[in-house]
Amino acid sequence: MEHMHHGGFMQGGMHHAVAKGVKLHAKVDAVAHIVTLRVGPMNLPAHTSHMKMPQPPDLVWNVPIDGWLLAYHPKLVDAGGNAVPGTVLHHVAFWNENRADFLCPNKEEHIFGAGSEMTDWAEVPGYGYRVQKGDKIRIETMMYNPTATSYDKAYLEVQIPYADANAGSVGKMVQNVYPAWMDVKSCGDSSYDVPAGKSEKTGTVTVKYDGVLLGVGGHMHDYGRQIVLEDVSRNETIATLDAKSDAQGHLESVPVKLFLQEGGYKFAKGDVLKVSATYENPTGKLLREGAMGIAVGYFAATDDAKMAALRRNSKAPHDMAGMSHDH
Ligand SMILES: [Cu+2]
Repeated sequence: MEHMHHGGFMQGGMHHAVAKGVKLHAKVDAVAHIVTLRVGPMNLPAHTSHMKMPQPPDLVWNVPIDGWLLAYHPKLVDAGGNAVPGTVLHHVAFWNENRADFLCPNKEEHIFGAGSEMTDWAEVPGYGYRVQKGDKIRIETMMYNPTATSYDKAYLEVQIPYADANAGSVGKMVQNVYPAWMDVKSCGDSSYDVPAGKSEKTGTVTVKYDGVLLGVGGHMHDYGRQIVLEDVSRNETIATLDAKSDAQGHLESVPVKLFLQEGGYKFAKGDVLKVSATYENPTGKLLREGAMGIAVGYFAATDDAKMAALRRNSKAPHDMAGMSHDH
C-alpha cells in the first residue's frame, strides 16, 4: 500500500534520504512529572538545505502514562549538552495516531509543532491534553543547516510536564483542551507556493462542536507578515497576529493572543472560521511550497464527552489524511 505522508503538515511531496542511527529516547521523571523526549544523534553539516539533509525517520512515542500533557518545551543540544541554535530545526510535529482532529477529522490530532523559531508551548494553568497509556504519538522531524557551522551529534529535546490522572485530586482539576489548527489550506496539506511580492491566501473551516478558544498563535514561514482569524458567521475578527521578522524578512515569531480572562472566545457548532495569511516575498521569485498560514490555538469543548468520538483504534492507518501527495 502506498504510504502517504500522514497528516501532511509539512512534509507533503518531499523526498528525503533517511538519516541512519537516529533514535527516540524517552525519560520519565515521575517525581518532577516531566517526560523528556530526545531525538538523535543527528549530524548536520554546514550549508545544507532540508532537501539535501538526510532526515530522521518518523519515530513513535508510546505514551507511558494516563493523564494530561501540559506543555512542550523544545530545545537543541549537542552530545555534551551544549546548546545548538534553533535555526537548524526546520520543523518538528507530534501527531496522536489514536485520535482525529476535531476541525479536520481527515487528519490526525496534531498536538505539538515547532520550527526554527522554537515555539515554546507554555502551560495554560488548569488545562491539559488528555492522553491514555499506550497512545502512539508520531514524531516527524526535519532538520537543515543554513549556518556556516557544522553540528555533530545534535539532539532535539522536548520536555513535557504532565499531570497524572491516577494521582487523586490533582488530575481531576485539569480540563481537556484540543489543539485547533485553522489553516488557509482548510483541511488539506498545509504547504503552498508563495508568489513574488505581496500576496494573501484565505481558507475556511467549520466548527463542529460548541466550546471556547482559549488563545491563538500562528505558524508561518519566512516572509510571512500577518495572520488574521475571523468568525464569519458572527462577522467578528477573533485575532490579528503581526509576525516579527528580521531585516531580511526571516520569520522570528508570531504573537499569541489569549482569551482566558474573558473565559475564552466562544465557538458555536456550525460557525465558519476564516483564516488569512499575508506574505511579502522580496526574492523576486515564486517560492515552491514555501509558505504556510495557520492560526494555532487551544479549544475546550462545552460537552467534552462528545470529543471521545474522535478516538481511533491503534491500527489507524497513516494515510487517513486522504490527501494526494505526489511521490
Ligand atoms: Cu511550516
